[in-house]
Amino acid sequence: MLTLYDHPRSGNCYKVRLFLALIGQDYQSCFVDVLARKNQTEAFERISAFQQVPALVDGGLSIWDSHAILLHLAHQYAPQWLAPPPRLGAMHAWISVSANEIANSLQPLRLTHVVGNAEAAHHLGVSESLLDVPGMERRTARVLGRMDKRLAQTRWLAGGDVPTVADIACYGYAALAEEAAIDITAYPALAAWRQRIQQLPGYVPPGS
Ligand SMILES: N[C@@H](CCC(=O)N[C@@H](CS)C(=O)NCC(=O)O)C(=O)O
Repeated sequence: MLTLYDHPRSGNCYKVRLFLALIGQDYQSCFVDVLARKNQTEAFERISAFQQVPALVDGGLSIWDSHAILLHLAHQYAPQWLAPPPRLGAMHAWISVSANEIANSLQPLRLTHVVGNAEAAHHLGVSESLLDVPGMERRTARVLGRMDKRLAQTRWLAGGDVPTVADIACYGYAALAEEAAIDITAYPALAAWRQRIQQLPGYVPPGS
């Protein structure tokens, strides 16, 4: 049985919960209260090197980082979610957008809205006076704009006729855009892509 170290409000954990649901893979969830800093233990560090959720234990393997977990699950259980070689580079590029551009814009911006600036600054490891919310807003508009442009040309981020783990990676926080006070109607192709993902068999919404 797979064990997912999980938090219900985490967009990174949601990516993994959603993918497990889409591929019909059973798992048990282990709640880690990161907001109450219950992750800062040596025992959890042995599972997750940065003491962060999500982390997945699959047999004797511990895998941490939402993107590494998505790739592991696809390779092990659902290879149809991996793009074939001509589009493999695009798939990895969009996973990288999730791990870099989204993780440095929409993810922290949403955190400021959900827990407030002081708590967000603590979690991000900066003093509150250095929390650059306008910068996060600018970077969020840029990455959502790029996604919208891409999705006006292709149904799925890596191209092709079927979604890949790159779509699930980027969807994790795109699904939560309203919690960061983003007006999604400004990004019509991205809004339509969100609806396509919501129609996939097995789909579960954030928080489920
Ligand atoms: N690169 C990681 C980032 C994971 C991450 O930021 N996890 C947050 C919750 S969304 C966390 O565990 N924060 C608690 C902490 O850093 O102490 C991923 O994509 O999974």
